[in-house]
Amino acid sequence: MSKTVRIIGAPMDLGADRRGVDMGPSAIRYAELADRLSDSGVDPVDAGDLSIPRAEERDPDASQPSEGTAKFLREVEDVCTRLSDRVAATLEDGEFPLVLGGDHSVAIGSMHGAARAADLGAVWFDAHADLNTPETSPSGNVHGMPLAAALGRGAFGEMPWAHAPRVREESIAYVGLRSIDDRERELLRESEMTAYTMADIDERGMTAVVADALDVATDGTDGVHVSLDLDWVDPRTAPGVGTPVRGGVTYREAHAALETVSERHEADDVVRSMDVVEVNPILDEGNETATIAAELTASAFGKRIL
Ligand code: HAR
Ligand code: MN
Ligand code: MN
Ligand code: MN
Repeated sequence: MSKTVRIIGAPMDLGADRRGVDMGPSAIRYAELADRLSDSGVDPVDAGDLSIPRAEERDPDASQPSEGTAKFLREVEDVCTRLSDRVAATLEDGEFPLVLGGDHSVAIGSMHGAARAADLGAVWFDAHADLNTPETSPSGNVHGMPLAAALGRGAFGEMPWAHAPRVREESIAYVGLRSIDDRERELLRESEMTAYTMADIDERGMTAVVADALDVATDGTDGVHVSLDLDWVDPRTAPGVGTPVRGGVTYREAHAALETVSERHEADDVVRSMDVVEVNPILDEGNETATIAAELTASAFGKRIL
């Protein structure tokens, strides 16, 4: 029997400044995600979208930074609490939760849900470190904070909805970093996380780096969360993202990375949950970024050339 992948749309745009990522789940579905997953040999079931409050419905004053500097933190809490429940229920039903963002703040909910019944590692494919806390964030945007939230750093330590129950920093590996705030750099250096930058990929090649990242995330854990932020890919290839950073991974490197994940998963059944985030159709060209998101997800679930 093939594995059932439950697609959960989380069209959240409250964690980022640029509007438009709320259309990400629709664009990725339009790019034939379900058919591509079926072709990869899994059974997709679409659970629809979580309802997300609209920024326009809010009292304008309330959009100002609150709780330190984390914009829309109460709304993010509401959405991520519901998402965590959905992810946990999906796993209890023996299915695989695939969360479509939305901005990267949705990963707070997916990791929280996936870490309820398992010690969870993570492989974080991203240009950014997403390690700010409300105290350190230069922007107040929660999409720059999801890993700090899951780890319960700073003010997140007092937020049980954010702090994932069973995630340790030594089980987290980044792949493809190239834009890190000064405070994040200090935090990263002091932390026990493993960070592979674009320079590591240049030197060692993508498949070797991802194999090491998977070793980090599987060592002493029960499973791995894969978080795929599309700004990880070079913006010439994937222009439809809110915070593009030049010098990203190529189309081929991106596929090699997700194929490496799927090969490890086929051998050891290690991947527990995944999110695909930050696709912004307003900034995209011909739905290209959403298409790449769907293709990479298919690679992660076993799509092969031969
Ligand atoms: N580090 C910056 C901040 O905290 C930028 C965050 C970036 N956006 C993302 N995250 N897409 O991966 O505001
Ligand atoms: Mn991110
Ligand atoms: Mn990013
Ligand atoms: Mn913790």
